[in-house]
Amino acid sequence: RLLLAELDRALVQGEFELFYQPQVRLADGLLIGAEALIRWRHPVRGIISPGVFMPTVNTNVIGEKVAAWVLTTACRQGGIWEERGQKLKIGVNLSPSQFKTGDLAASVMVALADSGLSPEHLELEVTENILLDDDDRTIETFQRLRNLGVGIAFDDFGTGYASLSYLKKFPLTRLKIDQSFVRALAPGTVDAGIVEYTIRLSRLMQLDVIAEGIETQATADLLHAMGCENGQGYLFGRPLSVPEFEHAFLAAA
Ligand code: G
Ligand code: G
Ligand code: NA
Ligand code: MN
Repeated sequence: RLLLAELDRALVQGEFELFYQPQVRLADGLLIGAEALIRWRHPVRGIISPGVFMPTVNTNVIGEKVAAWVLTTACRQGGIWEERGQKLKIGVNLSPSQFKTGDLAASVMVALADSGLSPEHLELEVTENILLDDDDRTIETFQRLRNLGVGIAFDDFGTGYASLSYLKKFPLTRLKIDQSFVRALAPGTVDAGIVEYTIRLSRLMQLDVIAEGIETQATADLLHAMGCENGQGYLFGRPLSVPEFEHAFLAAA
């Protein structure tokens, strides 16, 4: 209860902040996108990571407001970068509540119009567990988003409860290979088999593929050799505040 009251205050006082983690093309390291990741800049406790407060946020009414704030804020930031000539896809994690209440496609349209961000530069990240609550409404919502030109990435692929049939059912644009398969990647391991399989599946279904949690050059090289186009992870950059991200990745030549 204490945390909930604090979270309400945090939202009102503007203590939430989006950090951005770079996503690159493995062939040449070109920056292709940035995933928005929420942080709580607490006046006393400093930066608090989402694992600490998002479970509470997502199971309370404040969840809808935070989710709306994330969408609006990420689109605005993306719009600013796009105006400066950056061709970045902004990845936004969706919360479960965004499917249960309201009209997600309409909210996205408003956020795009308000920010000037091109639909092609927005990619919504959904986890398998969000898709589990599937109904025709979710599929229809995805279709409307796709019709706008917005991308939909299947986050943490392979770690949830959804079956492969979800790949056929939902109109996705990208698979995100979960970090748990990437961390200890080495030739001949089960992880390597899972990763190769995911890459083949993505080709077959004409989906983009990105591997998360890349921490070493050896892992990046192996993934590239396996045919994985894109990567994300500490090797390329940690999630950074906007000024840090701009300094590290968008500084004028
Ligand atoms: O950034 P970090 O690795 O600490 O994030 C931990 C978890 O919090 C991840 O699973 C991530 O998907 C989730 N998360 C981070 N930012 C957001 C957000 O803006 N919205 C939602 N719904 N989840 C987020
Ligand atoms: O659930 P989701 O995939 O959205 O979570 C992404 C989270 O993973 C981010 O919070 C980010 O901090 C974390 N992360 C991103 N890259 C790496 C990495 O290379 N290594 C580790 N250990 N964590 C990472
Ligand atoms: Na994500
Ligand atoms: Mn993920």
